[in-house]
Amino acid sequence: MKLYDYWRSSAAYRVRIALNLKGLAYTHESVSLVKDGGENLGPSYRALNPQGKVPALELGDGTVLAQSLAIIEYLDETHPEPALLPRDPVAKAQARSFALTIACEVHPLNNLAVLKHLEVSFDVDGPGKVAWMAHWMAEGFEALEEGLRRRNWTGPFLFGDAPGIAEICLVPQIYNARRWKIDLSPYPLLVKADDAARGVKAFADAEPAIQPDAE
Ligand SMILES: N[C@@H](CCC(=O)N[C@@H](CS)C(=O)NCC(=O)O)C(=O)O
Repeated sequence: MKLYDYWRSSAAYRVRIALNLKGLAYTHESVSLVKDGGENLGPSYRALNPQGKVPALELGDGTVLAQSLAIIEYLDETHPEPALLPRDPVAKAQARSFALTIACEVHPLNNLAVLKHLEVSFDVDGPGKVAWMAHWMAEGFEALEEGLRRRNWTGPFLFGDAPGIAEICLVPQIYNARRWKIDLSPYPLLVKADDAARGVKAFADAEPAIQPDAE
């Protein structure tokens, strides 16, 4: 398998974690989101993924999958152990809900394409873009923190005795928050969950700073 990846992409970071948790070997091709206005937007990458976003995963037969959660679900179905979702249907829905709060409500609003559009079409400057990101991260993080408080969560992992889809989405988003110096002090439980997951080798090996294309 070949992962089309960019070290700082939080969606690609999710897939690196999932591949590592499953113990799957893969090759890596960097698609810079910044070089030449974004290699992801050029014709050769768009030939693979018309949406022009990373990650994409090329399977052995040449099939290309896009969208991190679809890729992760594919990996979980084809390599069921260790499971990335709880078996119990209620816990499974709760873990998905946690992951989707990040993947559908927070991350898309922090995406490079959205930030560029804010700048080009609405004249939003650098600090304005950071304030925009901080707003949407705070909305999501507050809801997730409150959810953990309500179920008296103590850890170390969010759902069950091993990290799964919830941590796969949380850790890259917390990385992103730290990158933009978002105050995480109101979210001690999320920080605790992030710390616990990053202590697991599969997560540590997926960290942006140690990827081959890290600048
Ligand atoms: N929902 C997609 C999001 C993918 C995405 O937004 N990737 C970002 C990097 S984290 C990207 O390629 N951005 C490039 C751009 O916006 O031009 C997924 O989960 O894979």
